[in-house]
Amino acid sequence: MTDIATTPTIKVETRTQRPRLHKVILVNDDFTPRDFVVTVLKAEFRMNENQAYRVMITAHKRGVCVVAVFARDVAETKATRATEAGRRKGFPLLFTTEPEE
Ligand code: TYC
Repeated sequence: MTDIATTPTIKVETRTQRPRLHKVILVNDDFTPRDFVVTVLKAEFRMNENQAYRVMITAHKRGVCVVAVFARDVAETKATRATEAGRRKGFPLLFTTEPEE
């Protein structure tokens, strides 16, 4: 019988997961004026008039519209700030966030 000395080899693989991006979602309501929604989108999400109008009208027609995607903390901060801009004027304007698949 031949003795074969084997050294166990352990292979450690490290996979770094990229943090998931989060969507900011604009939710339609019946009270916030269209112009005000456009103004908030331009101010908070650095959109031009055309981009902001398209997002607003999509939410108006379909109920919701994805505004943009960001790292989680950025998405949450922007959604909160944009929602508060509506609250300050007494509007129920709502921006939410959700992780991308
Ligand atoms: N539906 C609103 C109106 O007719 C406009 C509006 C659009 C409000 C999108 C919110 O997320 C919204 N005045």
